[in-house]
Amino acid sequence: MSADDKTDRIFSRRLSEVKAFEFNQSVASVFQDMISRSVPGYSLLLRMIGLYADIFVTPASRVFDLGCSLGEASLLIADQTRAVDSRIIAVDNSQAMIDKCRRHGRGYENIEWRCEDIRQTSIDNASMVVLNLTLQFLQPEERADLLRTIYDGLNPGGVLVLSEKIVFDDTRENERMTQLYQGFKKTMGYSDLEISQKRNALENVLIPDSDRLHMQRLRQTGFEEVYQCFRGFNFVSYLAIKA
Ligand code: GEK
Repeated sequence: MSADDKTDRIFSRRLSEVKAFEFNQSVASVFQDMISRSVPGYSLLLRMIGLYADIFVTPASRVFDLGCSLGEASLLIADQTRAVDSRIIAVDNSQAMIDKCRRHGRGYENIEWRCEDIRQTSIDNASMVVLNLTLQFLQPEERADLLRTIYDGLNPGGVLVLSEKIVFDDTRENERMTQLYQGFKKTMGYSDLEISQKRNALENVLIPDSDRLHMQRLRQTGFEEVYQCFRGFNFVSYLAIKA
């Protein structure tokens, strides 16, 4: 692979051992291609985040992009918000990702790129918090605590954008959505070998919850308005608003 080839071929050759998935240097270098071909509706999800920024971000408040990867959502938020003196805190615990963010995001004075574990991030004066495909990487028992920290740090009227891969309680629906999702990945150019090796690498790393559990947990956290605003096969995005 040449240094400027950004195509994801990480799982294209048969591996003697499939190791647990990590957001390391080789993943960071092809991440844009990987996520665009792996998440149905990824570019639409980003555009929706830009739209929410325009509607919800208030002057002199903060926006948190937790698990920012290459910072695509943060850059869109910075471009789309008209709220003066707002500041974006973009957090990821992968040094390789944050190094790339710092290079791409040069010139965006209102974005702070932080290499930090989101479980350690203190949240305050927030008008918007983004968890775009990140909560699923925390251990299930840690998820409610993070949502509580986010809720407490949001200002009244503030919003959490939560996008996740989900599982279905109904076995038949789960099998059907898995079949459709694998079909989607094949249309995006991934082989059966790539799909199965990646699935093995993500086992116990990306642990999806059900829609029922997400809705219940968001409501129990205290969010007064909870909406599912997007769904593509087994990917959903919620908007949760604090009154
Ligand atoms: C996007 N939001 O393009 N602390 C900080 N970062 C973490 C942690 C943690 N505990 N766990 C995982 N991450 C992005 C896409 S990707 C989704 C998000 C995916 C980070 C991890 O390093 C990775 O960059 C990101 O969360 C998840 O809009 O790859 O499916």
